[in-house]
Formats: sequence, C-alpha cells, structure tokens
Amino acid sequence: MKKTLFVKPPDRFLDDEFVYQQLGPHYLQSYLSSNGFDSDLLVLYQKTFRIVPSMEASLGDLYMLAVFSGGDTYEGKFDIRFFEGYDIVGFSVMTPQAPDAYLLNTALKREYPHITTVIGGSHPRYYQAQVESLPEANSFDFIVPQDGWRPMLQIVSGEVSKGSSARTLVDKMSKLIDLPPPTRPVGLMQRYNFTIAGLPAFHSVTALGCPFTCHFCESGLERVRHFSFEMIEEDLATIASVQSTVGHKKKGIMFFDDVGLMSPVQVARLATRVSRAGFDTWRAFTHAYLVVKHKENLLLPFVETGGKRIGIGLETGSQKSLNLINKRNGKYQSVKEHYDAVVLANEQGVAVDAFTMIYPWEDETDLAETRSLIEFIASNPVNGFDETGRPLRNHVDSTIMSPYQGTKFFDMIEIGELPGVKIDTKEDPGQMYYKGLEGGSGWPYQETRLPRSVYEEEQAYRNSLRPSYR
Ligand code: B12
Ligand code: SF4
Repeated sequence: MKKTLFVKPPDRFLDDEFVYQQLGPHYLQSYLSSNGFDSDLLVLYQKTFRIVPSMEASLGDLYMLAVFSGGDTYEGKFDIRFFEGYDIVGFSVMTPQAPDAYLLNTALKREYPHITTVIGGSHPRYYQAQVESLPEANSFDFIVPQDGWRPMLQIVSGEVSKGSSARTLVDKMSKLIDLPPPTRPVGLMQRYNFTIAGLPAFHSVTALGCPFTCHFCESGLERVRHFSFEMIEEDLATIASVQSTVGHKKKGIMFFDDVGLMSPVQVARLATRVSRAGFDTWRAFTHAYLVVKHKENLLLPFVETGGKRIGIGLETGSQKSLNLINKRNGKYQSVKEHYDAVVLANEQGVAVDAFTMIYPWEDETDLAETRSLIEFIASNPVNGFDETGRPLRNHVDSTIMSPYQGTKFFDMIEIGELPGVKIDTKEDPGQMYYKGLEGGSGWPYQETRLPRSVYEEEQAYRNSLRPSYR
C-alpha cells in the first residue's frame, strides 16, 4: 500500500497556530480510511510567529507535529528526511499558506522525486490558474481545485498516476451524503485551545457553501451542500468523546459554517443535536436581518440549550459600504438592523462576536460611521454571565478587506469599478489575509482612498475596544 501523508502548511501570520483544526485533510483521511487506505497527518508551525513576507521564507524555522494513523505523534524541528518514506504527499492549502506549500513542494521534488505531490483546498480552488502555471520545478503533480474525496482516492488507489506535467482533477459531488465525519485525533486535538463563554470548545461545519453573496467573499458563489444529519451527529459524538478524553469537564461546540442560525425551526433542530451530544454551550453564525426578522424566536432554542455567543458579520456602519457589499442577494439591508440585532441578542443573554471590516474605498465619514457602530457594540450590556460567572461581553473584530480572486470585489477592482482602489494582482499570496498577528491584516493594495496608515490606526483603535475575555 502506498504511504500517504497530508500536510497542513503553517499559518505564520496568525498569533497562535493552535486555535482551530484545519478540517479539510481530516475529512479526506476518514474517507480514505473507510475505503481501506491509512494516512498520516503533518502540521507545520512556527514557534515564534511573524508575517510571511514572501516566497523567501525558510522552512528551516518550522516545527513539525506528526499524527500517525495509529494515533501516535511525533514532534520536532522541521527535517526534510521525515518525508523520505512517503509515496504521496497531499497539501491542504488556504491562500496565505501558499508560499510555504510552494516552498516545501519544490524541496520535495528536488530531494525525493519518487513522491507524488498533490495540492487541494481553497487556494487551488480560487487561484487555480496561478497554481497551474507554476514553473516545472515548483509544480504539483496533481491539482485538486474542488472536492478532494474522490480525486484523493483515485490517487491513493493508483487509479491515476503522475505524468510529466501537472494534472488537474476536478470533482464536485452534488450531495454530501455517505461521507464519514472528519478524523479528530486526540494527539492533535489536545493542542487546540479555544473557548466559548469560558468553556473549552472544538469546531465543526454542517454544510459547505453559502446562500448569500457578499462581494468580498468567494463562498457567496458556492451552492449550499449539507452534510447528512447522521454524519453530523456522529461527528458531534466524537468531538464530545475527545473532549472527555483530553479532560474537558464541560464542553463547547462551535459551528463554523455559513448556515448556522437561519430560522427558528432549523435552530431548534440543531439545538436538539447539540444538547443530545452533551455540549454545555455552543456558538454559531447568523445574520442581523434574521435576528431582527424572527426576534426572540430565532435564538430561543439556542439559549435554552446553553448558547451564549453568536457570530454576525456586521461588516460596517457605513450605509454606502453596506450597499456595495450586497449582503442580501440584492435586497436592501440597513445599518440600523445591525444595531437592532445586537440589542435583541444582548437582551436575550447572548453576546455578539461582531465581524467588521475596513474597505479600501472608505473615506473619513465611512470610518466614523463604523467606529460609532463598534463603540456601541463594545459598550452595550449583555444580559447574562458566562460559565465562569463573568458578565458576558460583546466582542469586536476589525479587519481590512482582502479581495481574494474569485470575489466580486476582486473583479470590480480589476476593471476599475471601485475608483481609487488598485491591487497588486501578482501580490505574494502570503499577504492575503484578513486577520493575523496582533489583529493586523495583510496589505495587497497599490492604491486606496485613504493612506494605509489611516486605515491601520483605525483598525488598531477598533480592536482596542475588545474585551479581555470572551
Ligand atoms: C472553518 C474555517 C476557518 C477556521 C478553520 C480553518 C480551516 N481551514 O478549517 C479558521 C477560523 C481557523 C479559519 C481561518 C482562516 N480562514 Co477560513 N474558513 C473556514 C470555512 C468556513 C470552513 C473550512 C472547512 O472546514 N471546510 C470544510 C472542508 C471539507 O472543506 P475544504 O477545507 O475546502 O476541503 C475540501 C477541498 O478543498 C479539498 N481539500 C482540502 N484539502 C485538501 C488536500 C488535498 C491533498 C486534496 C486532494 C484536497 C483537499 O477536499 C476537501 C473536501 O472536498 C471556509 C469556508 C468553507 N466553507 O470551506 C473558510 C475559508 C477556507 N477561510 C478562508 C480564509 C480567508 C481564512 C483566513 C485566511 C482568514 C484570516 N485570518 O485572514 C484564515 C486562514 C488561517 C488558516 N489556515 O486556518 C477562505 C479561504 C480563501 C482562500 N482563497 O484560501 C474561506 C474559503 C472562506 C472565504 N470564503 O473567504 N477558517
Ligand atoms: S461572508 Fe457573506 S457570502 Fe461569505 S460566507 Fe458569510 S454570508 Fe456567505
């Protein structure tokens, strides 16, 4: 049997590598395993974090955490010899991880030409042309821009083998049924450190894609595909059991998908599953207009099953920017609903994690309007306490919009539809991130409405309003 390794490249730009599991390879591992193929996983990380400046980053300053299929782990300094015994190395890559993935792939091709290398994840999905045009010395043997389950099985089972040039394998399942839940290896899970309302928590997703169309986001173009209820229940049971194994006496679960709390009926269904699996608290995303539309009915089942925090993309306090974002598929959304949603949730004892952005076309008025919104959110009292007895507090997050390829804003900027904004389309992908070191963002712009320093000062002020716990 061929030896297969999945690699999660480092997130050098993040404050902390071990906050959430990167789930993509874990879904593939369990799928391969259910088809009779074992695989190992390697998490690369940097101990002291710094922003990746360019492709000149060095692999020598990385550490490796390997989790073998039997459950054993190995940790040590990066050593290329670790890869020698593998036949297939599959990289799971998000755009800001691309420089390290490219570097490691080049090193593997040079040192161990017997290895078949594969790249999958959201980077090849949205930057497919860039990945396909990598020079021969850096190119991957297989590029998997969409679903990875069946292409990876084809590669591992030998149904397809590498040729002299890169080959792209495209597959998109119409339904996500008959798939096993992702692997949750204890040796890795115990490293993650994330809390919801004072309780340790892990995360999952119930669906891929999104029914909305925000112009800064690629997911807006992806049809919603739900995982089966059986699979989600199995996953929740596994997560709860891993939490018990690693000593979490009380447990939290975070749903990271974009169809979190959508309607009272759907919230009630999810709430039943959460409480049946034994979680004490949970967190999920919703939308301001849904909170306003359904009032207390939306969050009631959430609150009754221990829910204490919700995430909402409140994006901006500027009506001009909100109109441009197109948050509701062409329907009008008002900034007032952002304020109202926070009040409604807080009255029900639910704290809001508010995600906001600075946009490169914004002038002083736009900045001031969002500043007012954020000051309001940060100071509005929440009618409840967390699991450790502390008053719940709203949280604010301020990022600078990074227009990834595949977003409407990227296209609009390219054709000059956003006056005063230019991006460097050849920008190092390592600069493409919203939120990183000390709450800062990458800077892919050549030209913006106001100077970079103004936006960054504003961002720092907004982030200074965050509470010390959440
Ligand atoms: C949960 C989540 C997070 C979590 C967990 C990280 C994770 N990757 O799991 C956190 C909060 C940490 C996070 C952080 C970031 N995220 Co995020 N995240 C998501 C989200 C909502 C779900 C990810 C997920 O679990 N998907 C489920 C799995 C099954 O999908 P998948 O990973 O794509 O894997 C499938 C295929 O891509 C493929 N595949 C994946 N790996 C491999 C490997 C091989 C070898 C093969 C063959 C195939 C393959 O097979 C899988 C099954 O089909 C996605 C949106 C989405 N719906 O995917 C955004 C998303 C991936 N995130 C995004 C971004 C921008 C970020 C950040 C850069 C934000 C920031 N801080 O600036 C950081 C990056 C840090 C990092 N590396 O984690 C973008 C990525 C865009 C891009 N061009 O890469 C997405 C697409 C959201 C968006 N629309 O903007 N994220
Ligand atoms: S940002 Fe908008 S389009 Fe993207 S996942 Fe969230 S709601 Fe959907």
